[in-house]
Amino acid sequence: MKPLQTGFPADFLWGGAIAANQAEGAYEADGKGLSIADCFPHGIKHGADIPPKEGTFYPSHQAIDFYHHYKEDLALMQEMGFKVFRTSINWSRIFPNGDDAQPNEKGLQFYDDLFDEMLRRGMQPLVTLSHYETPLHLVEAYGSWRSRKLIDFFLRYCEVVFRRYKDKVKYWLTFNEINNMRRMPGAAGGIFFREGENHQQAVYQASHHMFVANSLAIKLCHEIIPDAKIGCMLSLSNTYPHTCRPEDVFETMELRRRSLLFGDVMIRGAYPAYMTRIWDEEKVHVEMEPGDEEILKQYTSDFLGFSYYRTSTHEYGQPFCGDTGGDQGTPNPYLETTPWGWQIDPLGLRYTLNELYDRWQIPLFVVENGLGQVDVPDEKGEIHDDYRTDYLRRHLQALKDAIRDGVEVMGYTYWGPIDIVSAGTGEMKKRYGFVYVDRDNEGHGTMARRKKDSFAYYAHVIATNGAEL
Ligand code: BGP
Repeated sequence: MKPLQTGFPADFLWGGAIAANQAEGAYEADGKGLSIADCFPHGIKHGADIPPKEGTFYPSHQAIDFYHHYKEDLALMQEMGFKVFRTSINWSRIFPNGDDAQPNEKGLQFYDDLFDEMLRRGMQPLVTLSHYETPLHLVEAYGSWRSRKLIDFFLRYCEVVFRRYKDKVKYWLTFNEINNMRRMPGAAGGIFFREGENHQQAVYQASHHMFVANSLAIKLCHEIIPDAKIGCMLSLSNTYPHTCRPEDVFETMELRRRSLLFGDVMIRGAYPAYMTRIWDEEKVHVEMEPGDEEILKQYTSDFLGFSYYRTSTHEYGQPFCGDTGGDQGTPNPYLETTPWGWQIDPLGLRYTLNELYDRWQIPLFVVENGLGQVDVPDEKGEIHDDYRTDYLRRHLQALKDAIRDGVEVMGYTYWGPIDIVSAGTGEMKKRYGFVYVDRDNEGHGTMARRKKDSFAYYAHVIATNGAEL
């Protein structure tokens, strides 16, 4: 029997998470090419300009200029005692067009310097290989992941960065929230639907290529960095049936399966039995090559990284849709709601951790959890974000309870430990950080960084390894 785990493991990886495109800015610096993340003027929820338009403001182009501020920002993260820092390598810094024969040395050097700074400050890098940052040229020239050619382009990129950073990076994630291929395929995989195209056919064919790429990246990673751990990453905020009506209950299971199937393939190593019926109903025929299913079976993820923000409820007949926070249907009358309509449900995190561990029995890593709120400095410039401290305390208590339930959790990286650009809406106004950045939705501000009250709270949690929440 597993012994009772009453607290956080001694080696628990406390930290925070960002994404290159939401923080770095410098969108054309040092040879970087355009990525699809550079094409959203108002975030993923509101269409992309392919290619970006002259004279339009794109939040990712400058973001919070982490590219030039990372030493100052990592010093603040070190002050909180971070053991791990999650960010992504922006693929188009390394291969500006995605299909280049040779990598961009200046892009490689930036991440060398960044990872050195993290290690110097006691943080393990946790690196996402593709965080909604598919090179734009791959979208325009190949239709992105519709084409099987992207497997080789992605593996060329993986091999270069695995070899370059093998002594610095021991924790990797492949595709950020790959199950968002269903909700937001443009951001998740560069799939922008064509006139008359069967959307589900495009989504599942592209996802199949990504599954094969995921497995072959795992193979490469284990060969090049034997002591590394490489995981898959899903958006898994949860959804409850809106009522006990059997139709609500059954269709909520169907909705949840549209996300869990991605984990089934990448963790169990095979498409789940219910996939055949879904593809039959949606007139999908996925082209596979001989050997594909053996590759999926042989190379599966070492751990599951996932995002959890909120829960929602589903009523029979509602469309299967959502946003960067997860599936979204009918509001839950028992939960409070943020200005962006996200409902706060700490017990839902405990529920989700148990659901996922029951299904897959592999180590879990909460790589995104956080509260996006409107933070207003007072007359002294201080930010009293007690609501964020409360959100964090309640979710960490739920996480601690799940560990006591027997769930194996590797770490927790709070999403947006410093204010960054919202993926869904492109706003700076939706602030997550323990550190405030003086920059508004229109790009005005000094970029000055300032601690919020919640900064000291999280630092204390880490200092006590979660003993005092
Ligand atoms: C997830 C993304 C992150 C982050 C988060 C919060 O989908 O992995 O990039 O953005 O959502 O969403 P938002 O930024 O829209 O508040």
